[in-house]
Amino acid sequence: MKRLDALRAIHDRLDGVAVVTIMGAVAAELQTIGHHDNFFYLQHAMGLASSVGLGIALARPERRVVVFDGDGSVLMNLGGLTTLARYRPRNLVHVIFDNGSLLSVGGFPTATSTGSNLEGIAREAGAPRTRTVDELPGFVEAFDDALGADDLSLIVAKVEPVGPAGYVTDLTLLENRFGFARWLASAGAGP
Ligand SMILES: Cc1ncc(C[n+]2csc(CCOP(=O)(O)OP(=O)(O)O)c2C)c(N)n1
Repeated sequence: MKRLDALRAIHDRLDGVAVVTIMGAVAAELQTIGHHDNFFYLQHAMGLASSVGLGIALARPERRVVVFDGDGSVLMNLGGLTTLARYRPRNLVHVIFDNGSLLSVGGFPTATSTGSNLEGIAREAGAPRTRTVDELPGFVEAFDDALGADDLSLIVAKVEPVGPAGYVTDLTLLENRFGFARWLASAGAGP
């Protein structure tokens, strides 16, 4: 499965959802498919996208929150998984695109390429709903199931280590930061 295809397949489900992504390939792919003000692309701070998502989910319990993470990022802050499980926001879906690689900085292999199991780590951290999927229909089904569930959900999506040729977009960090904050502030109860 290619991450771009996975994102394309569920892009229309993100309407009204607070979306937080890591930087690099996944951010560029989501913007290519179509940027909206409810998407925030966290720059630099690897491993903290789920922490930003957790804060939003706790502050805005009426709103769904989706985090698009990467295996390399999660591996840099495994404690984030224990914090998520501890606070267990019922409105948060944590998707980890696991390509076994630090793709955005040259493709160095991560520990998931040598057997570390992020779903297993999250489950043992106390995450209530965890899935690993490796093909597109399974991903879409797992994503819809998670979005419709009233509990913290984690999906590890095994994807190929491929991405766009470049990661630079014309959306600046500050523009995105203020646009997202304005959307959050103005958005009432939603999905
Ligand atoms: C704390 C920190 N260290 C290093 C970087 C540089 N960096 C940016 S993206 C990236 C790789 C991210 O890997 P992964 O989460 O697996 O996502 P992928 O690029 O494979 O989509 C790295 C190392 C960073 N942004 N922040």
